[in-house]
Amino acid sequence: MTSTTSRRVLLAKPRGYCAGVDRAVQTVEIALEQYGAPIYVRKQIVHNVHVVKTLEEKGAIFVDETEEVPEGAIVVFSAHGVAPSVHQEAAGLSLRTIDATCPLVTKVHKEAVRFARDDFDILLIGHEGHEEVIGTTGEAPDHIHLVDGPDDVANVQVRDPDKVAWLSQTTLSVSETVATVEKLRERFPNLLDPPSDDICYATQNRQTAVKEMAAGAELVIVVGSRNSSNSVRLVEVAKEHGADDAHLVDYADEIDPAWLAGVTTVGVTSGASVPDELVHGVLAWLAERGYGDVQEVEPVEEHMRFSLPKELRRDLRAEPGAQLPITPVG
Ligand code: 2E7
Ligand code: F3S
Repeated sequence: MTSTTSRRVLLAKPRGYCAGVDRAVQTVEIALEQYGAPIYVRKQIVHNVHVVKTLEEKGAIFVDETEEVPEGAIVVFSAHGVAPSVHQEAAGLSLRTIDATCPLVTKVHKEAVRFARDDFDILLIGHEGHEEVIGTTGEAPDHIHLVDGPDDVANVQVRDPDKVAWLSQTTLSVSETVATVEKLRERFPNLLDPPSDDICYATQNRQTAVKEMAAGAELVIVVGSRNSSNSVRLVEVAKEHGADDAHLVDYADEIDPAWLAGVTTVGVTSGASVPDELVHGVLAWLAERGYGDVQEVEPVEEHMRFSLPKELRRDLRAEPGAQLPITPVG
């Protein structure tokens, strides 16, 4: 039996919204205010069921394909990015587009275009079927080969083993990606690195924080949705770095009280697409069960912000006396 007085929560920081998610969610909210409902959004704006549900209640309509959007309507492209063919399709349907692709994904797209222009085979490390991977691959489909983790390295076929570069999805496990690159370099010693890290600052910081927290926690609860790549990675990293048990939940009511058996310290964190109110719901649920002592673990500070998409900034600026809601620094 765990004594009530020793029960505590370690709360990871940074957690939750990254700058790209903040920008993408604000984009839909401001578009709804500026142009009125409905605003169409291609795919989930970010991979979080609560965010999608909340925006639907405000008048956003989520569609899977651009062709589902009525001619002339406004469509927002999600934070995960789209292939150039999606922009072309939207133009063909005379849609008004607002591109909420995270600037750090756009950076990877540009790297792909540059390596393809120099006729490199590009090994894109990422998860098959993920929207970000589909979008990046669409920039250079004839040059990009997907490498889905270290075990997939043996399957890679390239034209010239001396003219190969690697790129990655932004939300991968840092340690697994290092392992994949090491294996790729064994096969291709002249493998070129990306000009800068593709795994983004937010993914890296959330993994750093969960590692430090998991070392002192028997159970880790990660708030996030099943299809959220970066959230799923946080569960894996927690298990690899000391937590006996780790689970992903969308809401506090998904926590099984049996997980707490014999647990003194619970670690809590959330993925980059998760509003902090959902974490507060988990903290309240834990407090009701004697885990009311909350200590933050903050191994790294985060201050990144991005400006809104240019299409939206242009229209907001055109309004007399309009105030841009976030400082454009990105
Ligand atoms: C965009 C990008 O929406 P998410 O859960 O997405 P992932 O990629 O982790 O499934 O998190 C925010 C986000 C992360 N990466 C948005 Cl490219
Ligand atoms: Fe962008 Fe990284 Fe967030 S790629 S959307 S800053 S998780």
